[in-house]
Amino acid sequence: MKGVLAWRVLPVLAVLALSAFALVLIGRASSAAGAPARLPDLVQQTPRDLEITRAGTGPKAPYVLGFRSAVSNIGDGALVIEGHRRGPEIGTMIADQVVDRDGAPKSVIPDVGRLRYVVSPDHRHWHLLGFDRYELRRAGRRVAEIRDQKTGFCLGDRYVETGHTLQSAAAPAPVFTSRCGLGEPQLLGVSEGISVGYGDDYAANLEGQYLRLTGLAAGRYVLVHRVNADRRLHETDYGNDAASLLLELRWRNGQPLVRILRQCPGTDRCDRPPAAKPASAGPSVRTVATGLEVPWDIAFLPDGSALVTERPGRVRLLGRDGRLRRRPVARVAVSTQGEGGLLGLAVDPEFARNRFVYLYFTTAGGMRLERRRYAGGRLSRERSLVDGIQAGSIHDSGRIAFGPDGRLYVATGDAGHGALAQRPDSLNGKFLALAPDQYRGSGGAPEIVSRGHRNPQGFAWEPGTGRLIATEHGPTQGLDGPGGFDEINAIVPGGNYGWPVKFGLDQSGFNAPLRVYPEPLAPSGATFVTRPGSAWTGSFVFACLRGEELRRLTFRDGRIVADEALLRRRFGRLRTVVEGPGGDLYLLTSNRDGRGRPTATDDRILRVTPPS
Ligand SMILES: [Ca+2]
Repeated sequence: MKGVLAWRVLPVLAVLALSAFALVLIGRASSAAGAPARLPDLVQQTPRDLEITRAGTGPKAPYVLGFRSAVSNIGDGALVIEGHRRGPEIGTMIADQVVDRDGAPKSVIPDVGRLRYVVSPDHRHWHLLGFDRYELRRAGRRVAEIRDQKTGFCLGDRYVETGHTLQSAAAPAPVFTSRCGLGEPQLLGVSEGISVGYGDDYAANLEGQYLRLTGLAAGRYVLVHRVNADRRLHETDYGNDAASLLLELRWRNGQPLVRILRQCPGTDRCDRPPAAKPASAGPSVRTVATGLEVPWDIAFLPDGSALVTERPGRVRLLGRDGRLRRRPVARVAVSTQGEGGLLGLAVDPEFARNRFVYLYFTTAGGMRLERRRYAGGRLSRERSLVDGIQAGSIHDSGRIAFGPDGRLYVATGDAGHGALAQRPDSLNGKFLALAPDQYRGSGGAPEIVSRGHRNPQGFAWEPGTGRLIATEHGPTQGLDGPGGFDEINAIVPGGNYGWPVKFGLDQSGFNAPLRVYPEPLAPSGATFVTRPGSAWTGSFVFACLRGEELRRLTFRDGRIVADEALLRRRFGRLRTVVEGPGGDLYLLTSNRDGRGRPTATDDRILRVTPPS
């Protein structure tokens, strides 16, 4: 949401382009079966990105209020619409809804609406008419003052839904990346829809995506968006099909000014006084320590204190009293160009006996995995364990952690040379594992667990299943790809995760990601929440640098069924999240890494208590 209290006047009507999408046809189904139907659940997002513009040029051009409209599918099955008509002389297609049924052929709900070929300056494809409707009514009244001019939507999977828990255990995969018969008015049939876990949005002022303000009196109004207003589309829940904003409209020197007073997801009655606030279901966050410099990893010792790496080459001690000691327990000679420096840290599972700690860092000669010994308040060097991992100014990856199998896992990046990730004779772009007699002994060549990785920076094992789940940075625009396409992967021995041959949504021929984020989040450190009794127990959480948020994924039957963004833009860039001995999560900020906007107290260690 752009500045809730900001008054905005924009003089020019922007012409906006639609993103591209491809057509997927689904075989027509015939039988209606008794098996349970997997229905979609459409949820109307609250109107956002308000813009006041003028529809046209000249002094008489009316003012209009543009807004982004978005609808997600959080249901049990995809929304699938199939249109058909007998001949090109018939102007509209009849829209049927195709429904998946467990263990039975798909079934068709006939005539849930109409499709029409829409031609406008920014649109030329088949719209599901009236899919989403907009109105502006005066606060306290029931009748709309102004209604939209929009024909409908070309349904598609345009964004990943993140704000709601999905009902489906099915793997969310974007199927409807179609163009809805773009440039094909002669079609006799077309298929479009919205997959589970995805949403469809139209930008402000795109084809009919606005309401006329000129002629309206000053005062309070409710802007209402409704999906499936006539309820002809079958879904599991109609109660979340409307959302609204309470607005105040003023006129100054003939120009309209609009201010958002309230946002109301889930209701069209934003003019009603808000109900008493329910007890907060969010996490509580406390600052544990301030004034760090690019902290990268944190690991707890058996006595409840913790060691923290700072990328320029220091290891700090966070005492069990929660106080960060000023004097480092070690200074590490690192090469700190670009993304390199002192990175991962892991504490030996038998630390109480051997006091071993492992560090991973960049040197002029390459990446080094080093064993150290923590005694007398000092972390002294023992030996280097692995040779031959190339370092770069980018993509040094760098997380290390002990697996449930007792091995020490190391995630390595491609060091800026994508081809290394596929080469079996290179240790770059890999997940590596060292056996106990290697990391407690004299090291040696690690086993290559998987390859085809670009820059994986976080991983953890799922309690119960032992699955290794990892985050990975997708390409950078202008460097090695289009930008975005960060991944969540389930790492299996012998797996090949595609980089640099394939990335993004289609990774056929390789181990496909569990999830791809088209917009760049820059995911880094991750953990599972293992402490029982919290609302997050069992979730996979990971820190996002560019996304400036903590993400929480819920798995069911091995698949991601919910994806929640937390703490968004509250603390800036987040490097990692680690579960502490008491079950709280410890987060490290990374606002002094040259890419953030540090505050006076950055960088920080935050302690997050998951909601109960
Ligand atoms: Ca719904």
